[in-house]
Amino acid sequence: LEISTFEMKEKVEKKPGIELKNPNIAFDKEDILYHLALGNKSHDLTEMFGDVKFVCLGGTPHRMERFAYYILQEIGYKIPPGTALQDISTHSHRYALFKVGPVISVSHGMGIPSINILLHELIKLMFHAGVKDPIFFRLGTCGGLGLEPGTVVITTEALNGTLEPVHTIPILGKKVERPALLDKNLAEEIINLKESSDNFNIISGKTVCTDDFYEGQGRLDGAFCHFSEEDKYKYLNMAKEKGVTNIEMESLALAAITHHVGIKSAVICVTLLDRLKGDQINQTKKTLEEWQDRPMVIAARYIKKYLNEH
Ligand code: R2B
Ligand code: URA
Repeated sequence: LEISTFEMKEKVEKKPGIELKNPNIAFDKEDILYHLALGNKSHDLTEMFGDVKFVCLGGTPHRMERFAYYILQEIGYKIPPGTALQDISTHSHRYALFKVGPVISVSHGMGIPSINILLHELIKLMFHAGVKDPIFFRLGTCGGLGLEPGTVVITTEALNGTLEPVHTIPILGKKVERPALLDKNLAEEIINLKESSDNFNIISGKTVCTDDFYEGQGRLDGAFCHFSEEDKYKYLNMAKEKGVTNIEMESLALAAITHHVGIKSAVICVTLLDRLKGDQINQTKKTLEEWQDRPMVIAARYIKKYLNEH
């Protein structure tokens, strides 16, 4: 792997919480988390976020607000009657971030660039708040390969569009490659949370992560398409044979970045359609909403179990 030189400099800052691999960021120096509308001088980040253990990321502000209220109820947390949870990042107009006790619920937008920026700022937030060993979850949606729509998939390995477990980013004019590795034990623990009364399947498999929803995922229904239906199925079937179960747009960055900084993470996604049967998502809004609750139910189970045991 080609690693740029400044990445090889040793880490300098230490605190009981996570370490940053960046000598330019220090507690006593102003650091503005611009896209979260937070800063280490303008806010007491330790006071606000020092008790965080779980950072749950999902695509939309609406879904992550729903998750915040759901987890509130699940972990028996209370807010004063008549009050509402606040979007702490509301002034950024970029992401929506809620906090319920030890849980952050935050929207990441669509695609790697959006989650990438957010991850830098969330990791710095963990650093400034002195949080030790946080666990990051992506609760998302995806397209399945040969799976009953509504299936929950736990990612074992994130692959790029050429089916390699590598996240490539151009930095200072050079391509830097980072392994997109997820915590295997965490993925297994999550799979084991399946209950016989669940009305959906939970499986694990490799996840392809693309920079595009249409051509990038081999869809025939974009504004343009320069490959045949046969080409599409050749690619999807080849991916399936290599153990790919689903396709989405953020797992590669989450896996690579959290691995790079030594944070445990997992990707829990629900399939909205079977890509071996079509490209369009044609379920009702109600069904889609119900399905999107499934990764949240699984994450809440993990969080509750963890909090009971610690
Ligand atoms: C899943 O759904 C979004 C595209 O519709 C994208 O953010 C993803 O990973
Ligand atoms: N999200 C994706 O990225 N792809 C799908 O097919 C469905 C949801």
